[in-house]
Amino acid sequence: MQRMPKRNTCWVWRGLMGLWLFSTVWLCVPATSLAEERQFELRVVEGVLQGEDVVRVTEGDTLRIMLDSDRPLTVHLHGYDLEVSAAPGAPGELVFEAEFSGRFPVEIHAHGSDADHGTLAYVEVLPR
Ligand SMILES: [Cu+2]
Repeated sequence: MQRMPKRNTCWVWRGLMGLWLFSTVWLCVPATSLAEERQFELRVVEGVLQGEDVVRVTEGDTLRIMLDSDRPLTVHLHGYDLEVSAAPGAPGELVFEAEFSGRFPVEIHAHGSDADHGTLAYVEVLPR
């Protein structure tokens, strides 16, 4: 009668192959697929931002910034050169991909008032 060979080495081999496959797939996942959609609310009362003034994300993330204000205003995100307006009862929304890393000021471009000029917040985009 013929004896069956021991199969222990086969399980070791399969384990190694599984580990290799897992690590290869993991390393091949593009960095952008780890990007998240991040949502922030900038609430402005009488030209003053309420709450945290730094929006911090990682390069590749998609930002959704909601702007709510008790008076009409437009804000400008420098560097990305994007604008969004809001008015009482009509919040604004800005959606964009954080494709450049850096620290970018968000400035108020007021409607007819010199008092509202200035930096409202910063968007910080960390390199991935
Ligand atoms: Cu500006």
